[in-house]
Amino acid sequence: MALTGLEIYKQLPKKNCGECGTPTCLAFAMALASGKGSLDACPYVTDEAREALDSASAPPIKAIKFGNGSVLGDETVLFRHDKTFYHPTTLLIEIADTLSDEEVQGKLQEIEGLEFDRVGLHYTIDGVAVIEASGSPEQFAKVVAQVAAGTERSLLLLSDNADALKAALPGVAGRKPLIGSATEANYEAVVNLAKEHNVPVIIKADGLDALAALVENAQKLGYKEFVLDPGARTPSQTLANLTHCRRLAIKKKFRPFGYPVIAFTSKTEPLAEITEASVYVAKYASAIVLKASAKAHILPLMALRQNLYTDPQKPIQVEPILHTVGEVNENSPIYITTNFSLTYYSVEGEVEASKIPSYILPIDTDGTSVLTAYAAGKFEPEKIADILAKSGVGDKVNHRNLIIPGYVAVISGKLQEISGWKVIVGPRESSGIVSFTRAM
Ligand code: B12
Repeated sequence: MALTGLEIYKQLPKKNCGECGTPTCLAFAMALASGKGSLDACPYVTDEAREALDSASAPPIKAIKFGNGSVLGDETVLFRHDKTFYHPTTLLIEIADTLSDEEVQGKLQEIEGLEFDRVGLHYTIDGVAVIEASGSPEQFAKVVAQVAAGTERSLLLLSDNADALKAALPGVAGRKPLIGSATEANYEAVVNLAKEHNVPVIIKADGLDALAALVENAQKLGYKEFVLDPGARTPSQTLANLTHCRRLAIKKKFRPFGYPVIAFTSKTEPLAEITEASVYVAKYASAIVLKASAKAHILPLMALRQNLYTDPQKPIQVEPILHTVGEVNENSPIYITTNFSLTYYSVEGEVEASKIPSYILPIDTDGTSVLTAYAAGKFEPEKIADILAKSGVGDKVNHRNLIIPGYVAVISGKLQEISGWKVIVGPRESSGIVSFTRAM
């Protein structure tokens, strides 16, 4: 919870010197409360006040950055509809250091191939987790180096043996990997190693009480770049831990849990594993380490993640301009739809499949579906006629035929009357477009 101006004011020196650029300490406190100033502007604030204000105004879950643009945490709500979720769960695929060189290479190739386009966005797997299972620091360092050479993606170096981490980290520290795990037995060595190389570190304990105590001890080493692992490896206990951590961090501002949490899947059968990972994407893992790496298994998980991490108030949209599919000509048909990405790309895919070069004109409906837009008065004949005229498509074709979605057949008469174009009512579902064009 953010501090009020008065709470901040209590911590200020109350000299009203104006050296911060604001005439009074109260005005300065109000500016800080509204996020419009920095405490650094006050030359007289005491260290104790700074400490109190810093920790009270810290976000409920710290943002932890690592690797190639991966950001964990920095979430502010329990439920997406309360505001939005900000940083999509980082997905990492594991590679054990017991694999042969060829197996590591094969796995890397598979991981590099995990690229998808969905509703106009391109997305890939975020990172690779190298797991030390060999018991040999040298072997771990060798496989870490091989993986680092074979991928640009973010890296997680995972071993409970501080010596293995010490052997592997220096060679890849420039990639800013996440390392782990600091446990009760090794946390001083592992946290100090992370601190020395300025990389974030996983703090792992068995259960929430032990985790809170270990985080507090680890913080005393003067480092706070932490990711939490509450230790459970069964879906139900992991879900319970993830939910408790998020609730305690956000609702109670319990500082030891003010860090992102990582989850590890326990299932080995790919579909069961993806189902398990889906639960953790929904609640509340900031990162997940997975075994599955086949496209067919990863795609549904990524689609779920994309849906959950889309701001509900800003649906993914396409530019509401005249789009072309294929080499259009003066006979090309014109499809009218909305600028909601899900709607637009459903239509575009089918228009492409019809193999007839076509125009598609998405109307700006604030990114809503056909019927949602119609019900909200955002897909009205007057508006469509106006956008159609302004699009200039009339100059590009030698016909005056428009195809509209079957769900809004009801607007066809009025649209025809206002626009002067012949309005053809298309099928309700985009899947009907190919057979519809064949029958035209
Ligand atoms: Co709503 N909503 N909604 N809604 N919503 C529904 C659309 C529905 C049908 C629910 C119902 O009552 N049964 C009603 C509309 C009733 C009607 O007019 N017949 C409805 C209503 C009433 C509303 C509200 C007005 C409710 C209210 O506040 N009173 C508000 C309006 C919000 C506003 O902007 N003011 C509302 C709000 C919402 C939210 C929660 C915001 C979301 C909106 C998400 C979004 O659009 N970005 C919402 C949803 C999700 C839905 C829901 C469940 C799904 C819509 C959807 O995403 N469909 C529907 C119910 C349902 O349809 N099951 C209700 C998927 C997309 C891809 O479908 O755009 O229709 P689509 O596209 C398909 C076809 O139309 C076709 O291809 C696509 C795939 O087949 N197609 C074609 C598309 N373009 C073209 C073009 C051509 C040429 C052709 C041939 C085909």
